[in-house]
Amino acid sequence: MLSLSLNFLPSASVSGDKFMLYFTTIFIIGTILFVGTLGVGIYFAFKYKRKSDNDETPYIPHNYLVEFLSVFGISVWVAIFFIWGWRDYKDFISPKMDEYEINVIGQQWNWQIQYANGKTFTNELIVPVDRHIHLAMTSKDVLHSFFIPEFRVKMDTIPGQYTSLRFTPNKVGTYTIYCAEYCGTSHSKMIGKVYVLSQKDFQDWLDGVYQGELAQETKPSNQDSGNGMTLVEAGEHLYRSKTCYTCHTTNGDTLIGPSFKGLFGSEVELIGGTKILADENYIRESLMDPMKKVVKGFSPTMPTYRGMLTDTEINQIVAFIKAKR
Ligand code: HEC
Ligand SMILES: [Cu+2]
Repeated sequence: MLSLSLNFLPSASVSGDKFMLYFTTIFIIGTILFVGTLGVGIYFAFKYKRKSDNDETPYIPHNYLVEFLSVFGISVWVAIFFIWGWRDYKDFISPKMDEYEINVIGQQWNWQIQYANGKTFTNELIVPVDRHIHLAMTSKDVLHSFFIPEFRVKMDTIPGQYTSLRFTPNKVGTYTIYCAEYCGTSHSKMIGKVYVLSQKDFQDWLDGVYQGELAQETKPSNQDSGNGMTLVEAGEHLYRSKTCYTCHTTNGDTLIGPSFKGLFGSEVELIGGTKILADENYIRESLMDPMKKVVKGFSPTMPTYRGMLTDTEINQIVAFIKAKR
């Protein structure tokens, strides 16, 4: 009965299950403590009620044992839940081996979902069951927040910056995406669907031969900006058309700028000696604010691409540089 009422919204991901175990445990212990404390209080109120007008309150000194046990007990209980919560949280947010990566762009008022094969969907996220999913997310305009209640995950999308959301769906089915950050007039309509398919169905879907129930429902949006190219291919195209190639190679040779070979995920040493991990946000910043973090041994001659690349194009360039890892 209790577990039923606590699980009115069934969880459909590994983190969701862990979160529900955590929440239910705290809820049950909290309920026991609440009823217990209140019960003792009510019982004492009757037991020690003044019997007559000259009934004097007894003098009760403090009790070291009770004080010690209550302070110690509470500290232990807080520490246990802190460590438990911290470990689960760290596990939820940390990168996993062979996670499947999908790009998300929030905009007023829908979600653009981009796959490595270049296909873009509006408000439709299709993922395989039992695989680690990594959403590399950003926003075109204002703050949005990508929220899937059934997975118990939520993360802001921020203009000019990447944020990550990670989860492992563990039940095939259809779930809902909400925007959880008020973002303008049609905020409440910024709703999408997550379709969790079996791994085989998902592969069929990627290959374009999927015939299941969802075949009718999900269709590539006409905003498909990849022109049939994968993200990496589109990124390579930009590498040429935006003339990155005049200063950067992909084979390890140094021209005016450092090579992209092995860049992604490596530690880059900057002028001044600080080291920084070359992740999605670093590459985005290198394009928008090239002067901000200058690589050691190079002069700050890279032009800014602010306003010259869309979020989709930045995703494509990041995918391209990632592929040269
Ligand atoms: C005029 C030459 C020039 C062009 C064109 C240019 N860059 Fe650069 N880029 C540089 C130089 C020089 C650096 C190193 C100094 C710095 O960090 O600003 C650099 C640094 C970078 C870095 C950081 C590299 C590292 O090893 O940490 C990235 C990423 C990058 N550029 C991407 C691009 C992309 C993508 C394009 C095309 C859209 C591009 N650049 C176009 C000259 C250029
Ligand atoms: Cu929104």
